[in-house]
Amino acid sequence: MMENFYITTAIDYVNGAPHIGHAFEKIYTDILFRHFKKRIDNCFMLTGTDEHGIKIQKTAKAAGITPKELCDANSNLFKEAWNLLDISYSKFIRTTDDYHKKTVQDIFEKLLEKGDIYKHQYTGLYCSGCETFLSPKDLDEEGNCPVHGKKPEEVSEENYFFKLTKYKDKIIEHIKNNKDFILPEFRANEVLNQLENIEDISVSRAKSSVEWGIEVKSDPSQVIYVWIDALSNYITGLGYSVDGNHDENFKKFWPANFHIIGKDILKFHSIYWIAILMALGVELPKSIYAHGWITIDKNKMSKSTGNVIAPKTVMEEFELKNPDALRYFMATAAVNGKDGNYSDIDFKEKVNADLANNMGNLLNRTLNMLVKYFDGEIKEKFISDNELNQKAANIQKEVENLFDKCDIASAANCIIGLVDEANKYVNDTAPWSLAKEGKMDECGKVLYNVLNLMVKIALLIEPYCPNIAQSMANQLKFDINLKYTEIQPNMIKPGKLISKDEIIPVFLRLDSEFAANKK
Ligand code: ME8
Repeated sequence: MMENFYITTAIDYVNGAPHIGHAFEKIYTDILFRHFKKRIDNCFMLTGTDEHGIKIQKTAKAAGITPKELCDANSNLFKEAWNLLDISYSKFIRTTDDYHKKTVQDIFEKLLEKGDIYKHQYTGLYCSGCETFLSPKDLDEEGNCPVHGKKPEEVSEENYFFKLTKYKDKIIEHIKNNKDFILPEFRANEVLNQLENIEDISVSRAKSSVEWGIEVKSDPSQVIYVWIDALSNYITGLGYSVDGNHDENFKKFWPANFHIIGKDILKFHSIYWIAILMALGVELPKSIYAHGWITIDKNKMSKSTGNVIAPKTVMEEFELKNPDALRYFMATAAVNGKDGNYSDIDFKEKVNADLANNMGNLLNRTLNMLVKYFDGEIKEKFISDNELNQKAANIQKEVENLFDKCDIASAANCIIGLVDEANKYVNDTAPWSLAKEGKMDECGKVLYNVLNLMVKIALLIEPYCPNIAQSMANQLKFDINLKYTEIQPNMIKPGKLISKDEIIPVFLRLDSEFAANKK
């Protein structure tokens, strides 16, 4: 078993409020984090906000406030949203934090000293959406940036450049030798193709063009360009120091197990970041996982289309008491690196089917039968080894294997598949008929087997739905913080388990009228 585990999200630009695309990634990462907390003792999750660059400078100017004021306000919106979604991160980093700025300056100086950063007069096409120079090969047929649909600006400047080309062969070799380095695996070829055409990259901008950035220590006429600043957060957040005097967290948690990012920024992570780490002589992360993108009603989310949805809006419109339903939907909406879609109707149908009708209902009716036939008591003779125990053990293994590859949607399907099996088992064995026929021991065994299985289901579903799982644990009287290694075949002990007034539905169906009223 791994001793320590470190997972990161991308850090979001703060020139707007968080939308459900950002939320998707933070939920995705939090589910992985919570799952691994059940397998590994020491786990750390880093998230945060990316606050420098020309876009922030321009937005702040237009709003008549300072860039820092804009960043403070918007960074808080992200924190509030993650709070609402029960994202259990260990640390929130802001690239305007002093410790981060200092280490980024030190990193830059170290690379300058090493000769991996050099000064160069350059004319290039700059996309302020990507905050990057694009090469003509990157543009679409109309000469626009393919991600932002806008013509890049021609910029001529003397900038510092990073010798990316020096590391090309080493990166190719690393990707080819480490199958799990880029996940899902189908993305690795894409990166290998991009590597064919790489050039050295600009890593600073003249202060006369961009003021809002970290100054180059030895040349204050230049600011460090956003990607070196942003990518370094993964190590500055742990207390990395160029002189080797690292904080405990860096010693304990680096290298990262997973960098979770969107497919649009895979190149920056699997090429630029890796080259920077190689140049610094820092160990490489174990895996970079690129997730797909979320569309709204099959359309790309954009301010101009006016279809941007905030996670808070979904919570309010469906009057959700906690974020579990949204977390569960998001986790299953985009399967293993593919794109996914959010619509009110799909959301409601999915969570009603899986969480209310399937899982919640099974627990509720089984507990009610236990109260009706046995006054809520588990008798010793109900407990025996049974086929559901073996099935649960197999599914647990499968879920763990899927999490090792960050495939949380397929893992959720496995867990719900186990609930399906349990529902089928109840329907096939019909404990209500057994009771009617006076076969009380058989009836009690069936109820025990199902409730005992629900303990395991709750532990497996907890990363997705922590509140629902807690409610299941309250009714089944076990500790939801158990580790997966503590799961035994028979988890429920003999004795009184529950009384009628303690039984509560763990998830209420979302009312169909919400979606109908919306449009
Ligand atoms: O790229 N669906 O910030 P960002 C899914 N600051 N994911 C989405 C999405 C959508 N519709 N829209 C955005 C940046 N994302 C940089 C990152 S990391 C060192 C620096 C994801 O605010 C996107 O793919 O544009 C990225 O992983 C994250 O949200 C932040 O995007």
